[in-house]
Amino acid sequence: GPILVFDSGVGGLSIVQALRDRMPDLPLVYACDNGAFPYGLKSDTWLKQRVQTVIRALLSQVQPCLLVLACNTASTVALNELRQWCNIPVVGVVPAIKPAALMTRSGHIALLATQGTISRPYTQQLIDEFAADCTVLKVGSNQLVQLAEKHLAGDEVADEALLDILQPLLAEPRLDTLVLGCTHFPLLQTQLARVAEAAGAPHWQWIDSGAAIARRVLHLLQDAGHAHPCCPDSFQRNCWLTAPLPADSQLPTSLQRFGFDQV
Ligand code: DGN
Repeated sequence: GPILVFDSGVGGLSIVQALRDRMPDLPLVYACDNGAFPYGLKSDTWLKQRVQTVIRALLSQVQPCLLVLACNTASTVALNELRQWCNIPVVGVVPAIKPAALMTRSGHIALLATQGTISRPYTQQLIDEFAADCTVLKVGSNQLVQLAEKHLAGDEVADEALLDILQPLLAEPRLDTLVLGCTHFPLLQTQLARVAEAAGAPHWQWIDSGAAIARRVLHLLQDAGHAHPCCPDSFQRNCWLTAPLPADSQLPTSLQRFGFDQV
């Protein structure tokens, strides 16, 4: 079966892009939980249940060989349980705290993620384990998720809106490394970096989890091998599912071009 990449919305497409960069021919199915989007403000208990329900349905529909949970908000709450019952390998996407701690020179890092990811014990464990020597400024923004969705739908995102979101980071002059801890955010990285640069922070290093996830998936596939993609053409209410992505597809600029079907 194909690789199943899942997120609440279009954010996981940043992970799809990283996978494609490394493995252009990989059979992929992208699914997002349009019905419950956004995940960022949902309670832990609710999210665990929801992810379980949706992933169970997707597994029987898509029959993937591997699942990428391309959502930090869901991974930081549901990953451990998911791995207990799921009978295929699960690659979770969590904030890239470890590489950031290795790259920073000033020792001042920022984590930009959803409110949910920011407040999770899982995220604090990552910080304690890998960035104990660093000062980590945690900034939660659910608005940035909405703006990334808007961007991918083809709408313009105002620089001022991004500047507002970056304001608490710009207020910390020692900051040199920024972790994009939500899969939606790399979709706006070019514009974010331009806004940050204009506001006096041209030196920030921007880090996301995409490349590391692609490495991990490649590693897992090298052992397993994988067969032909299936071609699901419908899915349960509340979910969007793409047809298997053609090998040459680039990150889309609009959902229409991407060929989503709502059922
Ligand atoms: N893309 C999700 C993440 O990486 O956390 C969050 C999207 C959302 O539902 N808020």
